[in-house]
Amino acid sequence: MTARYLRLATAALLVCALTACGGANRAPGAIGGNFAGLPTAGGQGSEAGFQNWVNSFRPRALAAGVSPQVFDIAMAGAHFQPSLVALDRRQSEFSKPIWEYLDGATGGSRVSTGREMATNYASTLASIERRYGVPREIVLAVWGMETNYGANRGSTQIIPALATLAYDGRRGEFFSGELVSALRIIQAGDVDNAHMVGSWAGAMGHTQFMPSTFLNHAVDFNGDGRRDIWSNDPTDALASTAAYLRASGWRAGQPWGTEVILPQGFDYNLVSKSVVKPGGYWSSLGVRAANGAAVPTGALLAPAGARGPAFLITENFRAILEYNTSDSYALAVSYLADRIAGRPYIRGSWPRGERTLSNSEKAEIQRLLMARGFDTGGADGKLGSKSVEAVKGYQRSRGMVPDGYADAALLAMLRG
Ligand SMILES: [Ca+2]
Repeated sequence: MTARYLRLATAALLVCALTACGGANRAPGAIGGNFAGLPTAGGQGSEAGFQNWVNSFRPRALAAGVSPQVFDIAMAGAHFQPSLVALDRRQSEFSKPIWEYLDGATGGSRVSTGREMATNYASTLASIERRYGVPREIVLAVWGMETNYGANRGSTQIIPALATLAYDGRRGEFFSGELVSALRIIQAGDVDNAHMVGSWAGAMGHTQFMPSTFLNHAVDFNGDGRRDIWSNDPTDALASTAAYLRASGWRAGQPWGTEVILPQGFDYNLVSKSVVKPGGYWSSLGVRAANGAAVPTGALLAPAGARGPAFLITENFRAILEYNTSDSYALAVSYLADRIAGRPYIRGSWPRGERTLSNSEKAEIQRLLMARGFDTGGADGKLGSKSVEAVKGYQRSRGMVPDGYADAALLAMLRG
């Protein structure tokens, strides 16, 4: 789900559990202007408060281009939904290790169904590939990850859901912007209010587009005059996914990246998304592709540190990250695509025996690092790029391999 602050289909739960479900990848609320300042519920919502919010929101939606008729009809049946607020506030304490997440996301029926779909929609996928330059297996993998090939598209009414989340206020401005976008989609005639359904946090259709992403990137590929990502026919949704990836920087004819083997004693200071180098540079340092092919231009990624596999990621991997900002998600899409296309899975071994840290332990690591002068940018229990850099800084200061990986041993060392 693009621009997903969160989402919830089966696959989504996995993603949320693993990583930064909370980190939106797109600028939130980009459409429709500034909605800050409305009287939100702040966690104490009620139906009466919700209706007041709808009334105060109306002039702002109209100012953003929504017609009074569309607004009034769409909002007539909207009610406060406390269950969605509860979902929005739910935080899981434990995350699945990346290797378990990847094995689940790229294994079993995900691959076989993906291959079936590749056959069923061969001509559509070929047309999409010609038009946008995004390989069919990548489009299929996003579809598989997002909704298990359309099986879990969600049946939540989008307008009441977005209105509830906008009113609740925790991320009110973001959801207010998405609500305006959703109303504009109805106004454009792509779908009516009753059929605008999806996941509880607003992601819609086969590949879980947020409304603002839909407005910016959805296409009418079958030529029936509507951009329809909701119907059983996935044509428009799959083409829209390819269009979005292309707009996010996908380059035709290039791989997402490749698994690489780093030489003994490799300088982990170079393993960073910000260190982008030509393939020849990496080769000169002894980096080689696990499949023996040439190393492409890109950056190195080692999600489990020096004791796990390493990957060379290209611009195309970053395009997938626009879809969902989590490295684990992007790796899952990449490897599901590879497996659908018959290419091998990850060969390197993960530190599977190790337990992974809880979110409160990660937050403790962040606090302990900050106490030692390494800036993690906060202690939210999510180890993003700033925290990884802080871990690296600490590791360097202790003469350790600076791979940025936070595990139980690192926590013990910080506590000591
Ligand atoms: Ca269409």
